[in-house]
Amino acid sequence: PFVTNILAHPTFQAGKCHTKFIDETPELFDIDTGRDRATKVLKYIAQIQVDSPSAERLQLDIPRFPPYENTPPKCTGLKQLLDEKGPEAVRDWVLDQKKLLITDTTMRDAHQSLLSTRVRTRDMLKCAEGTAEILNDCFSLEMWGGATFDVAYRFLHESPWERLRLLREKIPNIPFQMLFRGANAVGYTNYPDNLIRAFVKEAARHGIDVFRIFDSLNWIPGMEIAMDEVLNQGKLCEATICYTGDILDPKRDKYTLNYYVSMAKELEKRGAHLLCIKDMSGLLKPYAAKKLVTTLKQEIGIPIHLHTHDTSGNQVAAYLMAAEAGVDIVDCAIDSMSSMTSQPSLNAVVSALQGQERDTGLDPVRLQSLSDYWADVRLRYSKFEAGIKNPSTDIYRYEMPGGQYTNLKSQVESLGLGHQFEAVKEMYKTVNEMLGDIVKVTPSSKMVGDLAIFMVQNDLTPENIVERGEALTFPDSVVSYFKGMMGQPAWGFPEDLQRVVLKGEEPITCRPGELLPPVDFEKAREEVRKFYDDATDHNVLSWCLYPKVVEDFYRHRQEYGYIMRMGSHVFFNGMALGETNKINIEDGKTLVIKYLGLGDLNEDGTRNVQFELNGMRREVAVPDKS
Ligand code: 3PY
Ligand code: ZN
Repeated sequence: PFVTNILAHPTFQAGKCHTKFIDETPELFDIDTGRDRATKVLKYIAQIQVDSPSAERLQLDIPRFPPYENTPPKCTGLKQLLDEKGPEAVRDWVLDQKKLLITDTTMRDAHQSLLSTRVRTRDMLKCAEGTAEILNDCFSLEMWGGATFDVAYRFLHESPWERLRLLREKIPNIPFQMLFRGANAVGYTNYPDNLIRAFVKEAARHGIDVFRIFDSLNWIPGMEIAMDEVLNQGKLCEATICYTGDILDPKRDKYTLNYYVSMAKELEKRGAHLLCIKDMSGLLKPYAAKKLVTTLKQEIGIPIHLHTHDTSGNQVAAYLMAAEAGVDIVDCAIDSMSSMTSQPSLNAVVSALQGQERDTGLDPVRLQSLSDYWADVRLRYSKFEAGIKNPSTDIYRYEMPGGQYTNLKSQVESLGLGHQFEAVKEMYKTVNEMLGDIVKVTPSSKMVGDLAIFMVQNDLTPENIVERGEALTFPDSVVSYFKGMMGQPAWGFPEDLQRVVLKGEEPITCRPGELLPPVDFEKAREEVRKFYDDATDHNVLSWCLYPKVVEDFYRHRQEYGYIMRMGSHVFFNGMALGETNKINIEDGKTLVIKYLGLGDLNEDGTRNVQFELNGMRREVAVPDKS
C-alpha cells in the first residue's frame, strides 16, 4: 500500500514531489488502503438503505454558491485588529462606530434553533470564502459552542475542532465567536475549574476570538472562572445577562430594570470587554429593548451586544428600537436561516437601516447570494425542520428558549406523549412559577422541561407534588438543580420541594467547581489512548467533557471512515435507486458511487446491498435489524 499511496498521491501525480515529500506526507504510511476506505463509505450508505428502505431519497440540485472575488480572502477585518492590538482596542473601536454592527449566527444558533443543530461542517465550508468577503464588515460570526459541540460528535460524526480549524483557514478576517455556558462549558453539567480553564485556552488557541459567557441562573460566580481565563488568553470576554420576564410589566417585581443594571455593572467591574443581553426566549419586547438599552448605555461604559430569538415575530422591531437607543451590536441570521425560533433576519435589519444614521454598511445584494445558498442547503436538512410555520406570541407566556421550543416537541413525542404537548407547555409555565420564577436557559431550561414532562407523566400538580414526591425518584437534572449543582437561583429554592427531591442529601451553596476534584489530564490521555491514537490536547478535553460520546465517535470513524465530505443529502437520507454520487474521501480521492438496490438477507442476519463503485460492481453486507 505504501507504494500505491505514493503513486496515487496528487502531489506525486502532478510531478511536484520534493526531497521531503515522503517525510512530510504522513498519509503515505496510511495502511488503510483505498479499497478499505471505499468499503467503509459503502457500508455507511448501505446501513442507511437497510435501516430505512422506504425513506424519501432527496434528489437536489447543487446549491447556488455565493460568488467571491479574492482567493485567498483578504485579511483586513476586525480579526486583524484583535490579533495586532488586543481586546481593549476592539472594544474601543466598537464604541467609536456609528454603524450598527452585526454578528451572524447562521452557523450556530440559527441551525441549533431551526434544524436541531444538524448543519454539517461541509455545508459551512462551501460558502466560507463568500461569507468571508460578504460579511467582512460584520462584528463576528457565531459558529461554535452551545449545543454544536456535542451534536457534531454525536449525530454528525465529525470533530468540532476540525470545523473550527477548517473555517478559520477560509475565513481569516472575521472574529469567531462561541457560546460558553459558564461552569457548564459546552455541556449540561458543572465541570471542575481546571477543565474550564483548559477548554477556554484550547478554544482560544484554535481560533475563538469572542467568548460569550453566561450562567443559566444569572449567578455570577458560575461565570467567574471562564471569564478570568478568557481575560488571561487576551481574547474578547463578552459577559452575559440572560433576560427573562418583562421589565415593562409592573407586576413582575423580580427581573426589573434595576436587577439587570446591577448585574451589568458587576460584570463590567469584573473586566468584561462587552456586555451581552441574551434574550434566549425572545421576550424582550421592542419598547422594553429601548428602555433597557437606553438605561444600560447610561450606566456602563462597555459596548452592548443584543441577542434575541424571533419566535414572536416582534424582534426586528426590537432591534430597530435598540439601535435607536444606541445598542452597539445585534445578532442576526442570514434571511433563509432566520426568524421564528431563530434570530431575526440579517437581510431585513440591513435593509431597514439602509441610508439611515445607523446603516450597517453591508451590501443587501451580496447578502441575497448568501441567503440563496442557505435556502438551497436547508433543503438537505428537511427532516430536522420542526414544522413551525408561523410566529407565536405564546412565547411570552411560556418563556421557553428558541432551541428548546423546537426540541421539546420531539422530546415529548419520543416519550409517547405527543398528544400532551399543550399540557407540557402549560406545565413548563407552572413549574417556573413553582420554582419561584427562575432564569430558563441551558441547562436550567432543560431541567424545567424535564420536570414539566415528569409532572405530566405522573399526574403531579404544585399542590400534590410535595406529598406524592416522597415516593418518586425525580429526573437527574432536577436532583442536580436542587443540590445546587447548577448554581444558586437569585431567590433561593422552595424548601419543601428541595427536601422531597433530595431525600436527605445536603445541598451545596458554594460553586460546584470548588468541590469537584481537578481533572488529571495525563490519566485522561491514557484513557483516550485505549481507543484512539491521536490523544492530543483537544481530543482529550472533548473526552473529559463527553467520554461516551467521544468514544462512540472514534469507534464510528474506525467502522465507517472519514465521511465528513459526503454530500448532506446522502449522509442523512442515503441514495435513490439508480442515483450516482461523487464522494470525496480525501484531497484528490473521489469515489463515484451508484446505488443499485438491496440484495438478499444472509443467514447471519446481514443483508447485501449493491453498488457500482468507480464503474465496478460491489456488494457489501450490513446488519439488517428489521
Ligand atoms: C445554548 O446554551 O446552547 C443556548 O443556545 C442557550 O440559549
Ligand atoms: Zn440564542
